[in-house]
Amino acid sequence: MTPEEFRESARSALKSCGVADSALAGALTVRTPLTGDELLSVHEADGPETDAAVRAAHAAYQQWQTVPAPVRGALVKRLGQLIGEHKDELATLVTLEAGKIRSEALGEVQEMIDVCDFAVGLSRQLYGRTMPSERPGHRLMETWHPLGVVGVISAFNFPVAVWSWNTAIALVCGDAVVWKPSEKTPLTALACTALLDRVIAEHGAPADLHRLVVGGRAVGEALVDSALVPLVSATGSTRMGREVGPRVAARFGRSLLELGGNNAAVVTPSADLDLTTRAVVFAAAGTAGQRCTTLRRLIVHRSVADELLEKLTTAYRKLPIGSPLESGTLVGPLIDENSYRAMNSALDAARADGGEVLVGGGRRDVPGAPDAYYVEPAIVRMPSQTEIVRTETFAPVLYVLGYETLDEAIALHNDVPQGLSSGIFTRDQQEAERFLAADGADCGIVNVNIGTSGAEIGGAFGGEKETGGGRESGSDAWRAYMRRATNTINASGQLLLAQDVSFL
Ligand code: UN1
Repeated sequence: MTPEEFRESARSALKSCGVADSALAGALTVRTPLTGDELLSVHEADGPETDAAVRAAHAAYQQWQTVPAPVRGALVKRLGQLIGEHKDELATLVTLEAGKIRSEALGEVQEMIDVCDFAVGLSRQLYGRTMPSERPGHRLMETWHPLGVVGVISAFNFPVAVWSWNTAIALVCGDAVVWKPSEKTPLTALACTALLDRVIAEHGAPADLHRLVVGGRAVGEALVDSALVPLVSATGSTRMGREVGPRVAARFGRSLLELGGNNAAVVTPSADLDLTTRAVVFAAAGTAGQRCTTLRRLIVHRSVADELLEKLTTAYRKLPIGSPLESGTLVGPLIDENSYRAMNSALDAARADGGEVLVGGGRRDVPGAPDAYYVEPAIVRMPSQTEIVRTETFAPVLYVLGYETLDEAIALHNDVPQGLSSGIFTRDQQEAERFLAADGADCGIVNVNIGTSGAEIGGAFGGEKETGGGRESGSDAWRAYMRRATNTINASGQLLLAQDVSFL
């Protein structure tokens, strides 16, 4: 495809989602990682514009909070349908902007549909508890109420799914949303916004219930500092979270942080090595290593290390790397030159620590794309878990460490600052249970015989330690988007004080 054909493809996908041509002009240039060429440009917002969007969204929330939750769910149901109807175009935009292969781009859009379904179900299940009161004729219960405007800050690597995790849940919870997408992926954001705007209009909901603000630091800071944003849900680097968390806390706001991962899998002697190989290749090389759940460390029992590494390096050598538009490609480009540099310096650091690059690590020239950064996913055998192994590099580098005892493997596994996702490959139930136990893997996601990436909707998503502690999308993650009121209701006709206190 020529740059003009890319632009045309993006334009027509945007148009079919309802994005007006007038939105495709402005100071922010969007590039496609497929070739590095300019795609389109969009308007870049500043702080005051963000403040205005927050005020408008707050006014919308004040109306929306009184709409019954199942009615709010009906809106999200329609959103899910509309996303389904535009699955192709949305996936095209995800590919053009984030560089995902078709199957993964479609998968990301499917994740949006799934979370909408989940949120619709939730809209009739925002349960509060009732508790027995110690006083006769009294009732004790809790009620969950909408919270306000949720500020959503999302990253380039899941440009639409992470937005939907937050937005579908926030909307059924009665909140409004102001979204700051990654500056690298504003087109997918425009498309999702146009679809949601259409649903909002169809349902007669307040127009400012969802506002998109594309921009850089100033936009993020406005969300982080606004007293009208009780919850900031931010996905990105630990460095970003270190700034966002304390700043939001300083004004007693809440933050929901989804930060870096340094995900590991333990491979025990009883593992099915063919299954393990397939799982590892997807988790480590898929999405060109640019998921927060990407497998970055493999902790292998020494007795099976050579055999497994033989299978893995063979599979890696055959990986089809190239344009995600070519059918059959499994590894697309890195997002930009910075990612490529980060990968190179990680490999240099690993070599300096005594690491041996078993496969990959080079840049791959793709015809017609001299300004793009396609790389060969790398596997590096490390003598020990050095500082670079303990650091998240957002690129396809898999470090391999050996172990003798499961205790040693779990200790290595947990000895990193991050705590997002983990897995064990084993056919031994005792080993699996040990890994899942309190003194096992210390992550928010702990899997057995499945890789670290590709979580499905339904479970709470998020992690511990420097991953930030937030939980999104599944299970009871909705509670973060609501406020809880505890109610004591006295129907006794007398004033009875708790704890038997006598007064007046
Ligand atoms: C992310 O990389 O920010 O579990 C999210 C997964 C996807 C979501 C990843 N469902 O890999």
